[in-house]
Amino acid sequence: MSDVAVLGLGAMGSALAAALLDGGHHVTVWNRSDGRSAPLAARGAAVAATAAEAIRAAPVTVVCLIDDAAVRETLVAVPGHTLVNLTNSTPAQARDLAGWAAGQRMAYLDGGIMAVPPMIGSPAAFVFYSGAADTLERHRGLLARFGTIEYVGADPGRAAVHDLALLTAMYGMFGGFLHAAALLRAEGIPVAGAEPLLTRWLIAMSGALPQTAAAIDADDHTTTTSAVRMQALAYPHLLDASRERGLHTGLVEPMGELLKRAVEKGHGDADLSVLATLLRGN
Ligand code: FVH
Repeated sequence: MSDVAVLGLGAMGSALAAALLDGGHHVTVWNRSDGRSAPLAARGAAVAATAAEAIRAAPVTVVCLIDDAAVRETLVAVPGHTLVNLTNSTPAQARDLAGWAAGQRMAYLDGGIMAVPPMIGSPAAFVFYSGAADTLERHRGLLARFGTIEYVGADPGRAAVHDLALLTAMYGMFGGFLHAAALLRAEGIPVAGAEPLLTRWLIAMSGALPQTAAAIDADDHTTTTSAVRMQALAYPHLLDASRERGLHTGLVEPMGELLKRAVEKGHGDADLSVLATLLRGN
């Protein structure tokens, strides 16, 4: 028997399996297609011919496939076994899979990896987990190999919600950065030269997030500094400057629309945090 099986040896699954081997664990690996297991086999991993064989080779299986459909195609029921699914999925998919596992008398943890493959096993990596706390405790030693464990509750969908919320914020940042880069380039300014200033500004603005979070939770959007009305007037300038240079504005238009709607709805004197209420449809 191995300590743990890993299903999926893509960029992330391979990094997870390598971290387990680094930790001295006995690991069985499986991948749908050939050719991915050789580096791990060279380091001592056992290679299973089928997913079922891998699952039966260990008490716990870490699953990291491309999506939920691949997971559903791959998994087989092994009563008494524990599944740790680190495949990106929606909360509904996670809850559904947890229900299937319970029906097969299998323990289930859902996870959301907040790291890219080279970060796995480093102090910068963290992973959200949700599901039964005692299941997590039983496998804490193994799972800590990947990064800091962030347990977010018994509801199996909670890890996916946290994962997707953080990815939403990340894509917002990259979307803004990419448009800023296009604008700089269109004006003949090298992006790399301006990047330290962009980074400095983003770090400074991220300092407002605790206050913004508190304002959203309390539904109190009072401000004495940067009112929505002022921002709604300034925002079109970045759209106009982009259009003058022939740039697509699809990445940045929605925020302008939301600012405009906030003013129309009488929130001109409010803090930017009020936009969250418009997203709720209030
Ligand atoms: N890589 C990253 O930066 C992110 C970081 C955060 C977490 N994500 C999620 O991790 C899941 C796996 O991502 P990945 O980076 O390992 O993705 P790939 O390198 O493309 O490998 C995909 C593996 O999935 C296998 N696979 C695909 N379809 C099927 C299927 N129908 N049945 C069985 N396995 C399947 C694929 O096998 P193969 O193509 O080599 O045969 C790879 O093992 C993902 O949810 C990210 O969102 C990564």
